[in-house]
This record gives sequence, C-alpha cells and structure tokens, in this order.
Amino acid sequence: MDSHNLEEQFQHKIDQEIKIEPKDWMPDAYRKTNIRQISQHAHSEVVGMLPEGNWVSRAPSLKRKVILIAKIQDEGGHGLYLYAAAETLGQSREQMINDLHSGKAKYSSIFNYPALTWADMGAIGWLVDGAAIMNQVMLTRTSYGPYARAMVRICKEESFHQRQGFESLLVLSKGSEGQRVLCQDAINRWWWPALMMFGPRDHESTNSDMSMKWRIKRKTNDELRQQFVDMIAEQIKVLGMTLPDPALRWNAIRNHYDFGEINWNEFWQVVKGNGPCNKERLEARKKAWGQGAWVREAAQAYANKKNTRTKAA
Ligand code: BYC
Repeated sequence: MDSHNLEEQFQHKIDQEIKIEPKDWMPDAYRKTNIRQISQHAHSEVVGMLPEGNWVSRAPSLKRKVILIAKIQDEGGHGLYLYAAAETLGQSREQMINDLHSGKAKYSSIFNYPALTWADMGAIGWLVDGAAIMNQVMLTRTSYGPYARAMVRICKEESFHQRQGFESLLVLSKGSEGQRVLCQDAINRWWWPALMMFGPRDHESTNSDMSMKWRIKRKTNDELRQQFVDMIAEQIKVLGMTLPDPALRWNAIRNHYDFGEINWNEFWQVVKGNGPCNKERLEARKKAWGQGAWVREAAQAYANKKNTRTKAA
C-alpha cells in the first residue's frame, strides 16, 4: 500500500475514534508529536515534584506532611507511566532524560516559579493541578492508546490533588489574619503562571492544528484556558479571596468570564529557560540523576545475573 493510502486509512481510524496502538502504522509526524508531548508531560510531572518536595520537612502538621508526600509520590508515578507510554513509540528513556538535561526538551513553564510559603502548597494543588486536570481530562480520550490509558489513572489522582489544595486554602482562608494574607499572596503569585500552563494563544500555537486533526488534543489552548477561568472565578468566591485581575468580570453575552491579558513576554522568557528557577530545577534533576547512577547500575547487574542463570538452567 502506498503512503498516501496508509495516511488516509490512518486518518479514517482517528475519525472513527479507533485508538492508534504502538504496532499500528502511523505518520512519522504523528509519532514525533506524541513523543514530544508525552515526554514533556512526563518531565513536567518529575520536575513538578521539586517545588513541593522543598516543603515536606516544613509541613505544619503530620496530616499535611502525609498528604504532601502522597501527592509528590503520585507525581513521580505519573512521570513513570508517561515515560513508559512514550517508550512504546520507540524513544528510549535515556534519550528522553538526556533531552531534558540538555535543555532540548521542554517541561511546563509553571515549575520554574518558586514555592515561597506554605500557602503555595495549597495554591499549587488548587490552581496548578486544577489547570493540569482541565487539560488532562481531554487527554483520557486522546487518539494514542497508551497515552489515553495512562491519563485515566493520572486524572483520578489529579482530582484528589486539586481537592486537597482547595481544602488546604479553605482552612487558611478561615484562619487568622496572617493566614488569610498568606493565602491571598499565594493566589496572587500563582494565578497568572497557572493561566500560562495552557500554552500560547491559539493563533500562535504551532502544534494545535495537526494535534486537533489527529485528536491528540481535543480542545484548543484558549478553549481550555477559558474553561479554567470560568471554574476558578466561581470557586474563589467560596474562599472569600480575590483573583489578581481587575479585568475579570462575567460577560453575559459570551456566557463566560472576561479576563485580562497574559504577560506573553514573561511566558516565552520562562519557556526559553530564563524564568526565576529554570537553572535551579535542571541542576536539581541532573544531580538526582547522577546520584541515582548506582541504583541503575545495580539493577542492570542484577538483571544480567538473572539472565545468565536462566540461560545456564
Ligand atoms: N510550558 O503549539 P503549542 C502536572 C510550548 S504537570 C512550556 O500550543 P502544544 C503537575 C510547546 O511545547 C502537567 N512550554 O504546543 C505536576 C511548544 O513547543 P515545542 C503538565 C510550553 O503541545 C506536578 C510551543 O510552546 N501538562 O500536572 O500543542 C505538580 C508552542 O505551543 C507551554 C502537560 O504536559 C508551557 N506551559 O500545546 C502539579 C499536558 N505551553 O514542544 C501538577 C500535556 C506550550 O513545539 N501537554 N509550550 O518545542 C499538552 O497538553 C500540550 O503540550 C500543551 C501545549 C497544552 C502544554
């Protein structure tokens, strides 16, 4: 069959909502864009453990510490499912990690901001996981089978993450004046970076058209961002706090909240590696990789030994 027919059949399968599986024929660009997105998603989960990890030893109670550790462990797990999903497309884990360490592969801009106070743990759960889940629910129906299946479990865990973040902020919002100030300050600092997580405006999104056609993405960056604003603008009322956007108001004609302009210059600076914590995050990952070398070597040596014994038997 010539490549034109193969492409037609492939698109037909996508249009019929038949999942693409690892051994199926797929256009090279489909494979590449999935490797790009899934590996960047995996990197985001793993780098995303860092701002929170920093607060484990400073959690204000045993209960909060246990919750935070469980959340961070979930994120490590999400990274692993996602690396495994990307490997089914023929990319080695080592190559993906090298690309992260060399700065070639991206990870979500959000993790290049510092977590300055305990309230940031709540704001990350509510806003960052909230934005992530808004985007990830559509990914449970993405066209590449292994990615879609990994996302089902990830979404279940993310929804717990978001709820714990909201509950943590709710406690602060009902606390002392000092706690209320911490809560508002964390919301002020995380709001705009959370909106940037959805990526550039649709007209600047280079990958969206093909990803929508291939049903890797099912909603555009701007659609998801609007859905997120509409949800958070209501939830903030329960906290009795405010969002740091004077332009935020309900638009009865559009049936959506209007909101102010994102600082796109800041977004691209962070994506290019010039955010407040980019260097620190990459250094931390490279250090952890180096320190874990003995575990990888020991696992390899054990696997080799087991192999030799099996062959001998
Ligand atoms: N940050 O054409 P576009 C989590 C890049 S972590 C950095 O619209 P696309 C969690 C984009 O990669 C969850 N870069 O791209 C963990 C592209 O450059 P390349 C993270 C960004 O792929 C711990 C260029 O800009 N979620 O849940 O169609 C604690 C043009 O963009 C960003 C995912 O990874 C950004 N924010 O759409 C708490 C979800 N935005 O690659 C929580 C999976 C854009 O061509 N990923 N860029 O060099 C996606 O859904 C999509 O990749 C995006 C971007 C919506 C992010």
